[in-house]
Amino acid sequence: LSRLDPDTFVQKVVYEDLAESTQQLAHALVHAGAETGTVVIANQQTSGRGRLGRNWYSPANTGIWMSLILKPDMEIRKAPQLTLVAAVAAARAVRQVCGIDADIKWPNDLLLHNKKIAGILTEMQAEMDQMKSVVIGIGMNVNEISFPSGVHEVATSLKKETGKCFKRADIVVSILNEFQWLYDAYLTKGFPFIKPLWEARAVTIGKEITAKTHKDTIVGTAEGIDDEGVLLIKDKAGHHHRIYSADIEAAND
Ligand code: BT5
Repeated sequence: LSRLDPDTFVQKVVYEDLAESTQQLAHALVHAGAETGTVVIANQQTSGRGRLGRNWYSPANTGIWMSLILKPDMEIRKAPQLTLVAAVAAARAVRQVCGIDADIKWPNDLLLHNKKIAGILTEMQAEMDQMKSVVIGIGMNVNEISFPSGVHEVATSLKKETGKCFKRADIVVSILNEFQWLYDAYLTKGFPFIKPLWEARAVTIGKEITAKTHKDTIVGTAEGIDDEGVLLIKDKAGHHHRIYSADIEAAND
C-alpha cells in the first residue's frame, strides 16, 4: 500500500494464494460488509471467469488476477463505462511499466499484436436503478510462456511479447494508481473526460466488424463510442445501431 499515491481509493488489500475467483470472493466480501476501495488479489484462480460464464485461465505465479470493490453513487446503466475506465488504466500501466502500447478492443480486451493480454469483467449489485456496489475484475497475463489449447489461439502475455519478465507488484501498483486518478476524474467530470483517452488506444473504431449481442448479430462499420461509452455501428443498409454489450470480431476474421 505504501507505493500507492497518497490519495488512493484503495482502503484494504485482501491477498489469497489460491482463490476460486477473485470476483466471487469480492462479491462475498461485499455481502459481508466490505467497504469501497477493497482490492482482492489472488496468485492463482481455480475458477477464474470471463463474461457470460466463460473460463479465464489463471495459473499460479505468472499473472495478475485482481478485483476492485467500489460503491459509486451512480446509475446502473453507466456501469459499462467503468470497464472502459479500467481498460485505460490497465493500458497506461502497461505503457509505464513495460514501455509498450496495448490496443483496447471494445469493450473489455487489451491486445498486443491482436492477441489478448488482459480482460476486464465488471459486475454490479443494484437495487432499483441505483448501483449498490460494483466489482471490477482485471486479469492480465504477465509472465506466462505457454497457454493451454483453446486459450493459446487468442492469448499472449507481456513476457511473450517483450521477451522480458516483469514484477507483477509493479504493474498492480501502476494499475491502481492510474485507476485512482482516472476514476476520480470520471466521477467529477463524467465519461467525456475518459472518452479521448480510450479512443487514442482503441482498435475497433473505423473498422468493419461483426458484433454478436445476446440477441442478434450486426455487421457494419464501428463508427465510435458515444458520450456514454456505447458502441455505434452503421450497417450496410445505413442503419445505426447502439451496442451496449457484445463480442466483436473483425468482419473478415
Ligand atoms: C474477459 O472475459 O476478458 C474478462 C476476464 C476477467 C478475468 C479477471 S481475473 C480477476 C477476476 N476474477 C475472475 O474470476 N475474473 C476476473 P471475456 O471477454 O468473456 O473473455 C473470455 C475469453 O478469453 C475466454 O473464452 C478465452 O477465449 C479467453 N481467455 C481465457 N483465459 C485467458 C487468458 N488468461 N488470457 C487471454 N485470454 C483468455
